[in-house]
Amino acid sequence: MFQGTARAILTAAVLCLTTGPDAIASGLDLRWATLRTNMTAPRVLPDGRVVDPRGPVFRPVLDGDRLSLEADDELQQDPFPRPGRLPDGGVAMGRRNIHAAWLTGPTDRYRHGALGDTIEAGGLAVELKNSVVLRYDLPPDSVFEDLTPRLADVDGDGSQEVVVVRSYLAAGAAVMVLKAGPDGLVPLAESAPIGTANRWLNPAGVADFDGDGRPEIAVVETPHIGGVLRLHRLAGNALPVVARKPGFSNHVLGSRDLGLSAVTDADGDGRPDLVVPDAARKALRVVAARDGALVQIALAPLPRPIASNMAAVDLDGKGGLDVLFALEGGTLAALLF
Ligand SMILES: [Ca+2]
Ligand SMILES: [Ca+2]
Ligand SMILES: [Ca+2]
Ligand SMILES: [Ca+2]
Repeated sequence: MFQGTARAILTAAVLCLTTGPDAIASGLDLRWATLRTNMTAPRVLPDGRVVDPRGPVFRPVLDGDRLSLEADDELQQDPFPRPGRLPDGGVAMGRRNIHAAWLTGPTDRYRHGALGDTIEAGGLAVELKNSVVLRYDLPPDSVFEDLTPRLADVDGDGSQEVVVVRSYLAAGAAVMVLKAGPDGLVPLAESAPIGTANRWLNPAGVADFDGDGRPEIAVVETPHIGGVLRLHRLAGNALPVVARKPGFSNHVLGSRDLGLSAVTDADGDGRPDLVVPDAARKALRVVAARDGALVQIALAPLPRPIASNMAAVDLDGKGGLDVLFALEGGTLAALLF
């Protein structure tokens, strides 16, 4: 719970780190573990594995407050080849109604180039549990300016929908939800676009952040030019903004890492919270939805900017999802909950 700044302490050991994270500025008693590596730019996978760009794969191990890496199996070259896939796009794997989802139809009709190249996706495909593949193609006015679709139960019916970023050539990005059903893969809801071409947004998580029983979609609007964290909630076929807070960034312009955010119950109150970098990506802001507003419940300054995706995994075995990521320069850091 929020206890004011006095209880903010740094308890974790700092292993082989010359410039450890500063003491935590506010709110929760945040615990850290860090590990300096000899990797220049380690990648962090959603399951917490750490990939050296030179090839080796590691599994993070936490022993007390000591973070270390153990060798793990090498990655398969492309475990999910799918025809027509966006070349640099990923495959989202589901465990409910949808087995897999991926972006299709590479196109250069939107020349924004925020995600590593000017090739975006014109379509989306999902493979259902029964192996049926459904497809949805956008009209020429827009693209999916995204790399890997997200699977989440947005309407609360127990089955998963697909959450993607749709960008209009003339009006910029919107968040879009599609549903797989008897009529195929069809749009369920969409937010208003930002309103200006070449303005993008990056989803940060889907969960019932405010505990009202309905899921919210968190996004950072314009993460490169002063990002605003927004919560959207389904209302019919619309996705209105129900809360917003400025001062965030979960993407580096030109990077293919879109996962610089995590969802975990940081304060242990049973409701999921968001961990999102600040606008300079030199601190992590822990944010909860309370009384209809987004509230910062902790701030975790970083010695260097965050430089990788975040993984939300329970490293310390205490039940809460810990947040693992890399800093510029190759240091790994884990924020423990
Ligand atoms: Ca659903
Ligand atoms: Ca909710
Ligand atoms: Ca919480
Ligand atoms: Ca934990």
